[in-house]
Amino acid sequence: MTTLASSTDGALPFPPGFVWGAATAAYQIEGAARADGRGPSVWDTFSHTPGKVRGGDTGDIACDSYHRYQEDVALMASLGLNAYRFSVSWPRVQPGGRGAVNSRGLDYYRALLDQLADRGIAPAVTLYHWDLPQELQDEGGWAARDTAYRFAEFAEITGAALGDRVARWITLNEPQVVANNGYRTGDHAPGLRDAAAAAAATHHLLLGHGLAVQALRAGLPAGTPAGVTLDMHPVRVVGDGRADLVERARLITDANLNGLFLEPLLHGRYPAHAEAELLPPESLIADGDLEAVSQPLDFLGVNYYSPVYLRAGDPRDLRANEHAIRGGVPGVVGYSPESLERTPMGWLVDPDGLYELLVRLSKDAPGLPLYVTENGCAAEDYVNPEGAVNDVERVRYLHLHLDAAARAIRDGASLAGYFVWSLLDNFEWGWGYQKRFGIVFVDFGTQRRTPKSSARFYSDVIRANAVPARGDGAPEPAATR
Ligand code: GCO
Repeated sequence: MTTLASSTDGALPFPPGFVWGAATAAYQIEGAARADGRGPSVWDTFSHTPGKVRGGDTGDIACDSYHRYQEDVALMASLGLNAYRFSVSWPRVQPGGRGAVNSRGLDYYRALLDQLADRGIAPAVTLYHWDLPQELQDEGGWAARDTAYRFAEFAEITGAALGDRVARWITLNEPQVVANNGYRTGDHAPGLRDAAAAAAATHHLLLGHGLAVQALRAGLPAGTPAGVTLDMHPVRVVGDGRADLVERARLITDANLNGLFLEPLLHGRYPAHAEAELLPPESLIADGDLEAVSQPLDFLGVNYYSPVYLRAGDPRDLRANEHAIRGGVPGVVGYSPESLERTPMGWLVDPDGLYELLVRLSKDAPGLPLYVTENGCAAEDYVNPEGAVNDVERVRYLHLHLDAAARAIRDGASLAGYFVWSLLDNFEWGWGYQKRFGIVFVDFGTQRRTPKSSARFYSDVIRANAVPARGDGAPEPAATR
């Protein structure tokens, strides 16, 4: 693995005031699952269900950040972060998902905000990062319209309690993953395999976002930024087989993966090309819903990890590096180009995809500030005999993607900030603790934190507000060639 040259000459600058952060999520780092009145979430139920999470791992302890937040904030300050994205655990604030508020739960977040304020680190709060109170799931969860109203109530409560100390509010994290993995494929909580429930969840998540934005704006100081975070995947076509067919598949896949949530949010409509099974039935869409969903955003959060490639092929007879695609089009398959690096999770390393996404979104939504609210990679990290974690693969991944982000800004993208996923190694959902995404290594047996080489690299970029020249002779991103 070649490491990239790092030099000041040829460094690409970021604009003054650029937001530099790290991201986490409540269930993935807090632990203290039953402390101080916290109620169960669907992820408590799911992770405690045998066979659902690798090795039977749960979020019961995780990084114990509920008790170690002062140490974690000090770590952020030592790295020079000026922002921190974390999520509020809904069942810590409302144990049953409705009604009575658990003040001790709010006290934890107030204390965390105190620490961040003392260090001059701007909080970006995600209201929903997948930990739905179990009692609401018992009544249908996101497949039930009422959950959207319960979410708005939670937003109102949390906004009122924390509002004037939060720099930016994110209503939902990756609703596409919630609907698809939680309700359609079942590999995430609540573990359903019900296409109709998934389509209903799609609409009710979006409705919940809209109602929550209304609740936040009703109670927060005017102008407090509110937005949403979507996982997005540029869809690329390769090869020269059946170009018309593959292009049609590209439109459908782009609608399924990106447009299904982006179009309602930006334009108040569901995408025409999306696979019918993914779309909510008209009967679920009440008058006024899409107006609530599409009220103006103050920013859009983008989680980027890798793109999707398509080519002509036979889904019934997949060849090496081929896989089926959601909403499959006959004669088209998903494809992972052999030429691209992969992370240990098999995710493609393709920084041009980030460049392309940011430039495209800035054209689709002119003037809408964008934040990369997650970008990072799993790596096979370990503490070496000298006590260091030299995660050269992650340094390379971050270098390539920060380079792509800087080039996108240079070419007109409205990127206002970047949050690396993640501050800490943490509970990686179905993978448990096996997959490490942190720039800080966590020994889960002792809870010892060890900043990795990537933490130092990221800290250097923040302090310079510039990314070193790649120095690997790689060509410019595709869109500017
Ligand atoms: C996501 C979630 C994070 C994940 C991260 C790595 O994007 O899936 O927001 O919670 O841990 O992306 O998979």
